[in-house]
Formats: sequence, C-alpha cells, structure tokens
Amino acid sequence: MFVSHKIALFGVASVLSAAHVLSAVTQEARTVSNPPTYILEPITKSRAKLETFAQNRATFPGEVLLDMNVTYLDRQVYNPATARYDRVRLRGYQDARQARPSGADTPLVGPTIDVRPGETVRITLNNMLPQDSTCGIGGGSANTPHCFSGTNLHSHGLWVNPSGNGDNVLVSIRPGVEFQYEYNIPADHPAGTFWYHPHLHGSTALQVSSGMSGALIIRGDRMPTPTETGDLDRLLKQPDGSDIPERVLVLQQIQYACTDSDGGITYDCKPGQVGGIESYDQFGPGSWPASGRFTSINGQVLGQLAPAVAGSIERWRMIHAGVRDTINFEIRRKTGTAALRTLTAADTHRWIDQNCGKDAIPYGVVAQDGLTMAQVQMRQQAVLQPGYRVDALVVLPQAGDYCLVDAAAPAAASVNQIAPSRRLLGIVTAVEGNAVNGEIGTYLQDWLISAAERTMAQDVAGKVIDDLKGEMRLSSFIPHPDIAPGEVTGEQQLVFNIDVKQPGGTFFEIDGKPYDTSRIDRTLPLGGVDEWTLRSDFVSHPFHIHVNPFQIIKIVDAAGNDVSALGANDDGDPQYAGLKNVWKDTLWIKNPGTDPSTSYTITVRTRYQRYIGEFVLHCHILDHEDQGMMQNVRITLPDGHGGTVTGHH
Ligand SMILES: [Cu+2]
Repeated sequence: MFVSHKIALFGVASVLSAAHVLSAVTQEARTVSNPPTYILEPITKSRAKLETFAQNRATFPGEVLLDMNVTYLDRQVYNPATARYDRVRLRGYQDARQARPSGADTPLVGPTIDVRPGETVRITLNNMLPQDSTCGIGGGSANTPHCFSGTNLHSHGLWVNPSGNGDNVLVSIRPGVEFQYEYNIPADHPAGTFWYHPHLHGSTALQVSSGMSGALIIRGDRMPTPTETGDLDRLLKQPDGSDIPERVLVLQQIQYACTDSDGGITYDCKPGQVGGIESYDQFGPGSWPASGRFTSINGQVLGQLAPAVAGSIERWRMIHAGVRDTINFEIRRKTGTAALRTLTAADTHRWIDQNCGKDAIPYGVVAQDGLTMAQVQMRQQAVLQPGYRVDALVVLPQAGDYCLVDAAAPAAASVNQIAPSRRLLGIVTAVEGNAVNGEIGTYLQDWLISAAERTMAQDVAGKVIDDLKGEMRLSSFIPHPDIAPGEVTGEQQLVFNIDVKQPGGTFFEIDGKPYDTSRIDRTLPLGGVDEWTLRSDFVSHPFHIHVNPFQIIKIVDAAGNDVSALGANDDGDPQYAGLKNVWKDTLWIKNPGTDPSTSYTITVRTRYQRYIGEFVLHCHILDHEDQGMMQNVRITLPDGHGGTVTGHH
C-alpha cells in the first residue's frame, strides 16, 4: 500500500544481501537516512524578490541561502502500536524551491544546514500558515500559550549576533509575512553540531513538537598549532584523507493527537482521522509517556539506520530536538529475532529484555553541545536532555544487528519526574568488516593516534599524540580555554520555580517572576566574566542561554557532594558524571523534590564576548518557557567605571 515503504525496504536489502541475512526486523523497517542536506542551486532571477542577495556558494562564495516555507504539512508517521501509518497535519518547514520531494512519506525533519566558519547563512522564512487572531497578545497573558501560527527562528548554540536580523528570537513573523535571518558565522567560530528551531514565546513547544527542527553543522578544517587550537574535524579522517562516516541523528518527540467523541484529545487515532498539535493540553507532566508516542530519529519511528561496517569508526551527531522526554542513549547487540511490526511504547521494555543484549556497547563522547571536550570520554550511556547535543565516535564491533535504546533513568533525571521505562529508538545493522574483539576504548585510542600521525602538522603531531596516549585528551582541539577563578569579574544567581501555591493558577518563574516581554532581567557587561549559580525550587529544568556558552565548574547535590567528576556516583543518575570543566549551552538544573532544600547547586562560568544586544535565557522544557520560564538578557558596553552603559546614550 505504501510505495515508499517498499522502496525503502529494497534499498536496505540490496546493500545488505551480500553480507547479511535479513532478519525479521529489516523486513518491517523504515529506513532512517541522514536528513537531506539543503541543496544549493541557483535561483532564477524572475522567481524571488530576494534575488539581489547572493544565492549560493558557487556564484557568491561565502554565502549560503535557504528559502523555507512555514506551512501545514500533510504527512504520515508510523505508529508501532497499531502497525499503521497515522496521517498527520502539522506545521513544518518546506523547501520553498522544492529541491527535495515533499510527499506524504517525507520525514518530518528540517533539512541539515551545512556551513563553514566565516560564511554567512541567509534563511528566508515565508510564513504561509493561516491568519491567527491570537498573535500580538501582550501583558500578563503573554504567558498563556498563543499565536500558534506565528513563528521565528533560533540557531541554537551559535555564537553570533543576537540582534536585528541575526539570531533574534524577539521578532514575530506573523502569517503572510516573510523575513530573512542572516547569521554571520565568525571565522573563529567552533566547528560542531548545532541546530535550529522556532522560538516564538507562546508557540515554541507546539511548533518544535510538530517536528520543526533541523541540524546546523559547522565544519572546520583548522590545523592546531603549538599556540592555537584547531578543529577536531581535521583529525577525524580516514587513511585516504576523506572524513570518517557520519550520521546526523535528530531525535524528535512529535506528540500528535486526534479528537475523541467528546471533542477532547486522544492519542488513539482511528483510521481516517488526522493527527495534529493544536493545543497545550498535549503537554505537561506525564503527557509524553501517556501519549504512547516514540522518539523518532530523523522523522522515522522505530526505523532502520543505514548500515554500518563492523569495526569502522563513525561520528554520530545526536541532537535532542524533542520537548517532553529525557533520552539516555545506549547501543546494544540485538540478540533476539523478534520483528518490530507491532509494538506499543509500554511494551518495548519487555521487547528489549528479550531481544537486546545485556551489555551496552561503549562509545567515545568527543563533544557536547557542539563544543569539543578536553578528553574523549568512553561511555555506555549518554543522557540527552531537550536541547542537548552529543557527538560520539561509535564502533559497532561485529557484524549483526544492534538496538538503539533509550535506557531507563532515575525519576529525578527525567523531564517527566517519573522513572521512565526503557524505549526502543531504532535498529542499525553492521555488515562484515574488521571485527573488534578487544576493548573498544583501546581500539578507538589506537585509531585516533594513527589518525594523528597521518593528519597532524609536524609542529603539533607530537603533542596531539602524547595527549591521546595518556587519557585520550584533546587539548589541541578545545574551542574555549578554561575560565580560572582569577578571571571572574562578577556573579549571577538564577532560581527556577513552578509556583503551585497561588490561588490564580500555576506560575512558571525564574527568580520569582514569570516572563515579562518588556522587562530586561539582567544587564551584563561586554567583556565581563561571570560566575553563575543555578538552582531550582521545584523539580528540574534544563537551563539554556543564547549566544555565549558556559563552562561547568561544579554540580553539588543537596548533601554537599560534587557529582560532576568523571566516574562520580549520583544515586544511579549517569547524567552529571564527567561534566566538570565541560563547555555547554544547555544544562539540567536538578531538584528531585518540590522544595528548595532538595535542589542541586550548579556553578558555571561564562565570558560575554564580541556581541551586544538583547536575547533570552530559559527552561528548555519548551512548554515551561512558553508559560513564563524565561528572562530577557541584555549585554551592553561597559561604562569605563565598573558599570554598564544603560539607556541609549
Ligand atoms: Cu522548566
């Protein structure tokens, strides 16, 4: 019935048939490919009113132009609970030039934007959604979700200008309006894994949950020198000089629902019904596990990734582009033979027990939130909260099938505050290659050392190799130097809270106040270096700040223990161990309880460099953000006397 399904099956089969007997899994598989990379091609001058701008690298080197419609997409999503494709109608991104197909089977994921340091990215958003009378509501009601068909764009993690037509999330692109964003990626921008999504206060969660997100990858080839660090991309090369195989995994939680007979929402969509996301009733505590939906990879639910080769080192760029569930990522051998035809989300726990091996395969984490770490960390689990990215060097040691698993984690580690059961994310098959029988960490270390011997310039090769030989350190590739205590010039405090004690309702707050569009909550000096102390008075929230990333100094639990060191034990919660001194732009602020005494206290340091202007910090559980868990931040020039210039003069 579904032609595309069959084509996908044959595509996988032809690759695998020589080396691998098809399992029951692949016969029902939905192929997960990398999201399409935005295709650069000339635009005819008669077409667009923006034609005077540079159109692609070929004709105007240094510029990348994307032309995207924001519109309703009629698509289908596989539902393993019923073994049917559910029809959905969701807001989404569509290539305005139709450079890629957009049939019902096109996965719900935005195209990958691939750029290099020093380039300018122009993204035209043409909002073709229907008129929406709820846009433009101000005052106190700004924290009631509204303007579901207004939009804008955020380049999450990019170190670019937040003002004007830069990474400005304070503009509203109403239906019928077109606006071009311009990201001037500085030549010294770190190479890494970033992403983009809408960020209009009031509709952010609804749009991101609809699948409006995509990868934004910055690729660099800067060679480290004895005095300057370079790009990890320069090291991760095969013997022939080409890049190692790479996968982009955009992890989304598309929480569509249907209408029941009473006009309420139901996740049990009947044949003929069309799923959608048109209300915030679909969000809130426990809504994700109750929905029975699965985290998708590049728009495919329980899909089959393109095959790997056993023993081959791949770079996996994982992006948590979902809203309502924590992902604790594991790779396990698939030991059973069961098919994936019908499987409810709740039943995957048992399925994994019966079909996936007990031991998770270790992989080497090399970057978090797009920023290369000081050391390769071998892990069997990596916890991704909404907004996080993890870059991992993955080796599938032997030919065969592997389960991609979202492992269970303690309740306090999770968005839903209830201990999530395990969920299956997809399957990947390794075809015959060089089987790895020893320790994967040693195999990876040997490979990195030989890569350094091949790729590094003579004046740094010795240092890079010595670093790798010890504890797999990457000190020649880190983008930001450590912030020592003596560099700190000021401090900031931040406390998240959900106030459930007011008679007027529930309030989502930072520092005791819901978001006010017209209030500047912090004025920070350009060139300043602040130490921030982050806490939560009521459950846990992922903190995200735009423009400048931060370095994690310590993560102290309520009993006073720092749980951020590599190997630290935090009551079985794996997410903080190894984060000490790591740079990130999004971080879980944990409180296992509902009052201030149980909060962790997290210390980070950040430099306000290069860019001035107004932007935001917020909770990345995006329905919390839409309801008020956000602040306006302004970076301004220092006044030369230890303060900042306020006002306009
Ligand atoms: Cu929150």
